[in-house]
Amino acid sequence: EGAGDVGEELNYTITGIDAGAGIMGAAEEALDVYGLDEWQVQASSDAAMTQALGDAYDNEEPIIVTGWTPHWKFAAYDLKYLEDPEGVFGEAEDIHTFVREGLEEDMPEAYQVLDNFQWTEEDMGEIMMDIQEGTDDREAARAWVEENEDKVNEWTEGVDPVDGETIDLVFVAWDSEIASTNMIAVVLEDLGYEVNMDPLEANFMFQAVAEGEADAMVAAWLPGTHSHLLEDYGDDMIDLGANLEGAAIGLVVPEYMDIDSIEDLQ
Ligand code: PBE
Repeated sequence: EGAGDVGEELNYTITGIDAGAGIMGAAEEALDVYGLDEWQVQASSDAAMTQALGDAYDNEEPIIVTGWTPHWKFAAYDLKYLEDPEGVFGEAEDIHTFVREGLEEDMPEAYQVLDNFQWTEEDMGEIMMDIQEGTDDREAARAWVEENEDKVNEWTEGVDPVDGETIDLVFVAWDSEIASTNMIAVVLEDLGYEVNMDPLEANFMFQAVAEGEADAMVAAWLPGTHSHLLEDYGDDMIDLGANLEGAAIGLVVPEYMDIDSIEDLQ
């Protein structure tokens, strides 16, 4: 099957996610850089994208999605990233934790845990897969915390429990961030915090932490995906460094498709 056919079969449409995601801007840029004038990136949501991917996969139909790692879809289906010789989607990314200014003084215990928090793609993948298989978000996070006591103890060692203080976490409803935010919420709850979790669009997530309306987020993809948001808000918040290394974004297709590179869409 040639690339021309793929374009026609797909109505020259890449299945995207929420318009505020960094990967949507990168996908638009890819259309530009690779001269894919006929193509468009359709905005939807992570949930709608994975639904469309699953439906196409079950019928061995072509589909191109905006995809990222860590994500459960790579465990559920045989997928590949399209090669990106122009490097539009960047190299490996890290996911950073950011907190509001003053959190260290106001909530030193939470600050310490958030500063210590670091895990792997496999760790996050376990929670994501569990949720994908039908477990409630918070229960999946709790199960992981209980099964990974050693790791969690490294983050909380020497940190004093607190008595019901409220901490506000913000996130975006991407599967990866649903997993990480629920997990850290469980850890903070176990320490004695009352945790609020607010799902927002990406730019409002950054803005909330920068303006001190929220206390923390664990969902900043750097140096590429959220660089535009870091530029706008980075000066007004505290970067606690990477909580996960080796993330990635790109255009993703099922293995059974005959294309291997974004250039094949020209
Ligand atoms: N993502 C998941 C986000 C960051 C985390 C790749 C969909 C984005 O594109 O902004």
